[in-house]
Amino acid sequence: MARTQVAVIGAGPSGLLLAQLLLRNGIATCVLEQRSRAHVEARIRAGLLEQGTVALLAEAGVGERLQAEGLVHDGIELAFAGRIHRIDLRDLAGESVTVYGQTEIQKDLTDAHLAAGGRIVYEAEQVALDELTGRQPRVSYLQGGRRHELNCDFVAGCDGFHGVSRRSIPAEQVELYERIYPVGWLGILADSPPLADELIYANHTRGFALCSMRSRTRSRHYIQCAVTDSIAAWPDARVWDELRARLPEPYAARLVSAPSIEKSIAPLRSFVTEPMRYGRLFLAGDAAHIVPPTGAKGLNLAAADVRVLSQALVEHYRSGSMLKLDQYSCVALRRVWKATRFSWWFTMLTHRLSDEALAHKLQLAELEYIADSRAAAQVLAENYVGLRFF
Ligand code: FAS
Ligand code: PHB
Repeated sequence: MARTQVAVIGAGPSGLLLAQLLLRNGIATCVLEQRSRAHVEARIRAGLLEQGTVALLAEAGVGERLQAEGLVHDGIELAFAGRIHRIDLRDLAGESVTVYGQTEIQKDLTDAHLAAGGRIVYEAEQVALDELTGRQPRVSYLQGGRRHELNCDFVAGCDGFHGVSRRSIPAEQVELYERIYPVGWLGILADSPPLADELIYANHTRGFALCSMRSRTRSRHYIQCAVTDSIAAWPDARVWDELRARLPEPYAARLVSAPSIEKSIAPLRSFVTEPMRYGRLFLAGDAAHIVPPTGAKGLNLAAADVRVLSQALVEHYRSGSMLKLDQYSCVALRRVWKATRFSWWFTMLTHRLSDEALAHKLQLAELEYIADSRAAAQVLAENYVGLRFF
């Protein structure tokens, strides 16, 4: 029977960042990932990092390329009612944000972890978690047609919304909070030059649009679509036309269409699991919570969970204390709920979620207030750059 100290389920950003931080503190881990490395690294997801996430990635030893290639932004732009208003993040909240694709983070963490002697088992199927309330949890999985078993001290459930970890907790032991929004996001990645130096969030009567980027030559744009939409109904030309229709000048005229490198539709939901722990299983990242991507919080919340959990595990292995592990769920959830609120608020402010004329007028009134009031703009800015860790 193989053994490790911390079994990590999932080799996404949460699992790899946790495993890497633990390895750098002398704690043995084994990461079990159900998909192939190529599949995991091909996923196009988040793109915007809070400074706390940038700092944690540097602590994990993967800050070099991020520093060299990441795009530091001091502001974002709000487009509404034909006007454009810049939110000066650095002036209002004292911090900037960094654009660097989750795909790149995934590659950097995988390379660094393997180079440091980390153990990642890809294509580990049918992972099962047992003895979670005992002192020696057991993880088993199928690989190469054979079942393998792994004893450990703790299990980190970093396997995302559809993973096995949260589902291994008895239903009566958790409280699930969920809201599903009636819209989705259609994302397109293309070698089309970014429209502006910073991100543009557009509230339009036709629906929300977001103009983001991955480099100075590659853009990542999103348009709100029907949650029932299929990507087959959105040929590239239609995506570019709809995006152009939702942008004010000069951006509409500046938009250069290009063949999509990737195009996908993601649903929008708010989801929180309480507590984020069961016995010696600790949930982190999307396994515990999902936010609508409007506020760019998904990946950053995952990093915040990992920061707290890795410190708690290091403390345990250094002193034997369980105190910080016992506090993990409560500490993590304080940040999770604030980010869940902000993501909900920013989604309701920018998306067309009903045909009710009053709803749109109220959105415009709040956007005007943010444009006219430093206090209102500061609330947006300090949540967007990421709340301080307390
Ligand atoms: P992940 O889902 O990334 O990783 C979980 C890993 O566990 C996966 O590799 C999966 O294969 C593996 N796994 C699952 N079940 C398993 C099992 N039973 N056994 C073993 N392994 C298992 N966030 C933003 O901030 N901005 C965005 O624009 C944005 N866009 C997104 C688009 C999509 C389609 C999705 C799904 C999410 C998006 N997110 C975005 C959120 C996203 O970035 C997540 O916050 C981030 O991936 C969280 O990382 P993890 O917690 O590691 O979960
Ligand atoms: C992205 O670049 O993928 C991105 C940026 C900001 C968001 C959501 C997604 O709010």
